[in-house]
Amino acid sequence: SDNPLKPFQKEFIEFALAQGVLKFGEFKLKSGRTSPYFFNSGLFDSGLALAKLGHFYALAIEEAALDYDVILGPAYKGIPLVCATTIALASEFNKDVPYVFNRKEKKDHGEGGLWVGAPLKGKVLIVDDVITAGTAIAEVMDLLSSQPVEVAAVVVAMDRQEKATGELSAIQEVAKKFGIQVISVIGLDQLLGFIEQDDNLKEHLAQVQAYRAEYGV
Ligand code: OMP
Repeated sequence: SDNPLKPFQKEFIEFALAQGVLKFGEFKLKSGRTSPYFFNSGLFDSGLALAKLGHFYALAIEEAALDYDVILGPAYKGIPLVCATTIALASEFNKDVPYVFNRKEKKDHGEGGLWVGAPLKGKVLIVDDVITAGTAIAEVMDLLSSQPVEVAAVVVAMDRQEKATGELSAIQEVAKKFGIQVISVIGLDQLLGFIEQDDNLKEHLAQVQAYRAEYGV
């Protein structure tokens, strides 16, 4: 493959498997597709797991050398992700990056408003868990459309590298529609590379390849 598995990506897949985050079987996705694998980021469910997860997001962000002012974690799953990521950027890379998240419900008392955390301005980096057909990201872009911001990029743990509706990948759709870059800790390419090398997972290889042939890019 032209996307070899980097050491930190191999380590991340081993971590996701150990946490039960990455599973093989039969899963119905939000898009309606039936997938032979699933990535459930909600199972990074302890302090140590979140600390390790933040480390991998921070590495992916640093490697991409992005230009951004603030990181946004869309509610709900993006909230622990943005906290873990900004803590790792501070502790490992000495970068004190502001973060912000949204409320799902608008408050009508107290400080009010939809946003919590640092001011939402400048170049925003969005942190999310998984991209499949791009629906979740499109919702965030919609929330941001009325804000004085520019979206620098989207970073996800897992890019499933699937088609959206037409022939473009979910990521290409996002890039085309909103003009933004999507980076990931791992993509389906890296997962397939890992499965090929792993004796315990080899039994799933044919199904994952067949899934990619149908929905992948
Ligand atoms: P899209 O909105 O289609 O891009 O799908 C991404 C969302 O689907 C994620 O934010 C999850 O809510 C969910 N999802 C996973 O968490 N893991 C997967 O492996 C696949 C999905 C999915 O349903 O596509």
